[in-house]
Amino acid sequence: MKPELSPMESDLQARFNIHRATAAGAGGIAVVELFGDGARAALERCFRPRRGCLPEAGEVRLGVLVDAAGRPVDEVLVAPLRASESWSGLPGWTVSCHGGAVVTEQVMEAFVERGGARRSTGEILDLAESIGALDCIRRQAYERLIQAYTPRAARYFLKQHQGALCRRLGDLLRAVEEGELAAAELRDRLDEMLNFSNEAIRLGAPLRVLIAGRANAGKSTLFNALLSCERVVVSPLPGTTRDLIEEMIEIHGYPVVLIDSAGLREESADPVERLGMELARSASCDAVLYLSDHEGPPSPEERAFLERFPESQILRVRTKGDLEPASPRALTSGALLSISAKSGAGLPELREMIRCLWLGPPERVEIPPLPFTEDLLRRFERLLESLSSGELHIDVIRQAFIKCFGKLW
Ligand SMILES: Nc1nc2c(ncn2[C@@H]2O[C@H](COP(=O)(O)OP(=O)(O)O)[C@@H](O)[C@H]2O)c(=O)[nH]1
Ligand SMILES: [Mg+2]
Repeated sequence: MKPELSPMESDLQARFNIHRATAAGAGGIAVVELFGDGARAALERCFRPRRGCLPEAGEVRLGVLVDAAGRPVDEVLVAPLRASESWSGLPGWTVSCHGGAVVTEQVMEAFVERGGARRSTGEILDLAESIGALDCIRRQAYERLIQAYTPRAARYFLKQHQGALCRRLGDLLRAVEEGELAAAELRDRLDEMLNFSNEAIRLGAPLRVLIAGRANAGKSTLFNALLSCERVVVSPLPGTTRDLIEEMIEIHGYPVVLIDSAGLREESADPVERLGMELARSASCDAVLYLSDHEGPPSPEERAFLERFPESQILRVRTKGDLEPASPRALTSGALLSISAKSGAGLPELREMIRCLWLGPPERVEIPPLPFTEDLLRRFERLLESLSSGELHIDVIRQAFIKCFGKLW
């Protein structure tokens, strides 16, 4: 029996869908895609091929697109899109037009006049997933791929879009079916994938690192040094930085968002600086680089700030190492590393420590197929939960896979 369609799904299937595949704005060409029943009829009415009729699979046709009043809108290339060759797994049509913003808009409008509905990329993915053209893993890989921040991430998500993680799950299931893997071993393998998932998740979800510490500790200087540019103002006056300032850097192919913040100090007469400290205290981040340019215990403000975070999320760093070498006491009192943002000493070690603590293997080491989003992590957890009892019949295992991922591979 076919499951009931949600209102969103039935709307997506009721009309044909118009999707701008290329980004908004001016470009050499733009590509508009059409999916669903009614797209062929619409093309038959508004596309006038130079010769012949609509192209067959594997063909491309040049012609003129006209609006409902019969006025030419643009000269376009039309080609059918096979499901097996389509990024979404949906069959459809591609219409390549001249890439001006106005022209593309008019091309899309010509299809709206013929009964189509404009859809975002997310809506096309919803449609593809709801009719089983794309599974949840490949869908999420696609979403990560088009917004990949680094080449390493793009390579990884392309592999997942091509089915690497799906194949790994399929292989595990077949090994159980063929008696090569016991249910307990299957659980171990899945558990291991779960345990290493952070390294795959961090390729697509940038680690947010807050640079914090007392006023004048050297936060903004370090921020600029890691960015390799003079992005923020540095000065010997305490209270220079007031806002939270974010920029993205790359560490071994992982995207990392650095956040510079106002220094923490006991009393400040400046209300704007006090607001800045409030922002620093409430900043959303995954990890903290806690900078200090002196020895000695943290102030009550610093202690209260640090108590918000588990120790595993804090890396204490001694700054201005060029002025006086950090004494062994400073390093044993919590700071693991001494740096000089001015001379660059210790910065490679700092990047390496960030990678080891919170990211994953270095770029030369390939990351295997793992759950690579928070959503997939939850699905793996649910799968493991439903496989938690002793010996399991293969049918139960299959059912658990279907329940968590919507399909078997
Ligand atoms: N010698 C030396 N001075 C530094 C270093 N880092 C920062 N400073 C100086 O310390 C002062 C405060 O730096 P800043 O980055 O604005 O500190 P923030 O208030 O923590 O952002 C400035 O005069 C910087 O030039 C360093 O590594 N070595
Ligand atoms: Mg600053």
